[in-house]
Amino acid sequence: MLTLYELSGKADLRFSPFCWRARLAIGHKGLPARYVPVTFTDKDTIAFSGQKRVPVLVDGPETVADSWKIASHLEHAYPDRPSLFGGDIGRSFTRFIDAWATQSVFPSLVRIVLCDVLDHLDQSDAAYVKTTRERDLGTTWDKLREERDAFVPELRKSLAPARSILRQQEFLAGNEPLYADYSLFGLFQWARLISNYRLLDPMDSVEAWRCRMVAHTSRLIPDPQSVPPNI
Ligand SMILES: N[C@@H](CCC(=O)N[C@@H](CS)C(=O)NCC(=O)O)C(=O)O
Repeated sequence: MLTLYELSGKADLRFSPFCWRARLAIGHKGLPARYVPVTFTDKDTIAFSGQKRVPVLVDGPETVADSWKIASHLEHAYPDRPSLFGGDIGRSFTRFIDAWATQSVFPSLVRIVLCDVLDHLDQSDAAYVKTTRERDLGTTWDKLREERDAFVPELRKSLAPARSILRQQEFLAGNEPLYADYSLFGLFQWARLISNYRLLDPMDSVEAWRCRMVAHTSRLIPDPQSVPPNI
């Protein structure tokens, strides 16, 4: 039995983009897991991992922090289960997609939806997130909210590589989703769980993919905790 320590908000909402990547990787492998909630300010629960961020996976004697390392660990440790990458070459390309999603897509997504996250946190976590994110982003919460619309064109532009591929195939990995899809979708799952903001044009091929991924996710992880709102 695996244990995944993952971020939890008010009403135990599991919204973290990186934890969703790990959740989907575990679901794809079809492995039984225990999902342990950790709040932003509860660093004691994951102190054993020697760092302060989630997701953290415990698999027998192994402790793995970081969503990419977790996916790599699962692929290596469970080669007889469905592959996350489709081989070594696939792993390299997936790593590129993972870096692109995190470095080129996530920053504008953050500017659009992060301002809604405080509604999903208890008081101490909300204060912590507001202070640390205002510091990291070099802005104030009011400005984040005021300026959010201006980041929509940037977000949509950053998705151009996915848009063209998804006009030709159902998923980034081809006919079925693999970790490349989970990596990008984790970010959209975060966005939809914390915000009602409409990010994409309904006719966008990325939006059609996002809807397919929502359906795929609810089949993969039937846990009622992860049943998301209707957007
Ligand atoms: N590179 C890491 C990023 C993990 C990360 O930043 N996790 C956030 C939650 S989404 C976190 O634990 N934040 C704790 C904090 O801000 O103190 C991964 O891919 O897992």
